[in-house]
Amino acid sequence: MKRMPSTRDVCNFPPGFLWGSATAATQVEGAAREDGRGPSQWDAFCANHPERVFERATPEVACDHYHRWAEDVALIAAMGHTAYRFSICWSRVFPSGSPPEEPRGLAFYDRLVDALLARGVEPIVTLYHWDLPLGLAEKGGWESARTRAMFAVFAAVVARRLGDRVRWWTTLNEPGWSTMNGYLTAQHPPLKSDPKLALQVATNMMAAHAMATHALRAAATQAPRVGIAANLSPCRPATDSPEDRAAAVRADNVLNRWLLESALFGRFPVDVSRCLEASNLSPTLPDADLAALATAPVDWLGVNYYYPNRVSGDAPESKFHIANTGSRDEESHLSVKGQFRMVKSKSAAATDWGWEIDPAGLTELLVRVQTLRPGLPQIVTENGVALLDEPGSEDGARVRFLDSHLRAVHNAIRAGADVRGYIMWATMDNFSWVNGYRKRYGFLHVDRATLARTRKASSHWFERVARANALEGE
Ligand code: BGP
Repeated sequence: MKRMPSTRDVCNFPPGFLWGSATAATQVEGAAREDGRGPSQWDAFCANHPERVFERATPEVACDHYHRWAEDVALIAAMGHTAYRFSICWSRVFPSGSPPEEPRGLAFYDRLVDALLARGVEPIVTLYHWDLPLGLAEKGGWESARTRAMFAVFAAVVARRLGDRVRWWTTLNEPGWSTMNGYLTAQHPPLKSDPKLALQVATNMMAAHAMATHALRAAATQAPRVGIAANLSPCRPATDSPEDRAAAVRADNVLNRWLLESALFGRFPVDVSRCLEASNLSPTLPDADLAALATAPVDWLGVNYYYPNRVSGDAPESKFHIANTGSRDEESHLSVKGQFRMVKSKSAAATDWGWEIDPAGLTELLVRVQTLRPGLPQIVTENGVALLDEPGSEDGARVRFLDSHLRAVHNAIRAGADVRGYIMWATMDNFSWVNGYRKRYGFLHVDRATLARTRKASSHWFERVARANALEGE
């Protein structure tokens, strides 16, 4: 009888598999007012609502990557990375969000791309990682058609400059998570809470994604592979009750399927549309936007995975909170009245911020995408664990997290998913949005006083895996 592969077997990854890590402009660059950069909605949010961010942190200095990029690229290469995912700060390129262009903005990314390629590191570029220019945010942001038109202009300008060297593009990072928190939970800018508007904005963002996809395909000279980085979480019923099972379906429809299926197929899922209509939550889009989306199915999918959802149908009230202190007593709340409520497992392992650790969820998602669009290339564009680590921490928890999630990726590949790479979040400890700087995800420890980078033990472990293109057995 054929032996089933054990989880402790050697796992060889396909030739050319990309090994890397990721950052986002707001979270690492700093230099918030330098070289003509304009303000973003996150700069304004942190300045105007400091009490909403852990320890009143701001992204003003972040990791000073804008000045330390050469050192960072050297470290990225030293860590054995063959890929690095980063985002372009829109308000560096267009300080107000719209032309005219600030030439020093793109010059920075031009240098960065050259430096990465010179060291054999493949750039994976994200056009939008939540840092909407304030000039656009103040005029309706993603609620407005003008923002999506400007996003396409921005995409074209970036593609003309970098598209002779960059092959892997993602238009948007996690439109689901940013819209949910900007328009439903009111934890991120623009601090609104309106389920119908949240769905409309998510839908608008998919139109923007489509327009940017066309702009990238037209302007980049090296056949671009255009994708989107989707935050996906399996939605599992908290119990076997019919109420919880129905709530899990409702949560999956809006948190996963609405955006995922529109990205994969260029149209919104009809059955979900019907459910939204029945609840009077239906978003609308002009025909031209629907037509743009119909011809823009992604060339590949970026999967950002952190944790699965456990869904209860017992949701008597709407209640929202992101636990941002790292203290285990603090609870997150995501409950939408009458729809679904996320609950925590008492027994499952979780981070200090309450995010459940479940590697099997990653296999499940990658296989799900493969089933929906067989043969579609996928890259895990984010996956990682936040810890309270200090320099010299033994870092075993991060190694165990990475080992188990890489085995989960390998399981998906064995099941037929075409996974082309694994990008760990994050290259370095960084500005973790409302969590400030305490929530540390990096391969590189960043000292907040000196900004000195120190390699954590997990980065050495990952380097060995990347260079071997394989996980060792036991
Ligand atoms: C994703 C974002 C990243 C990153 C990560 C961890 O949603 O794309 O930018 O921050 O999650 O989340 P957090 O920093 O909120 O813990």
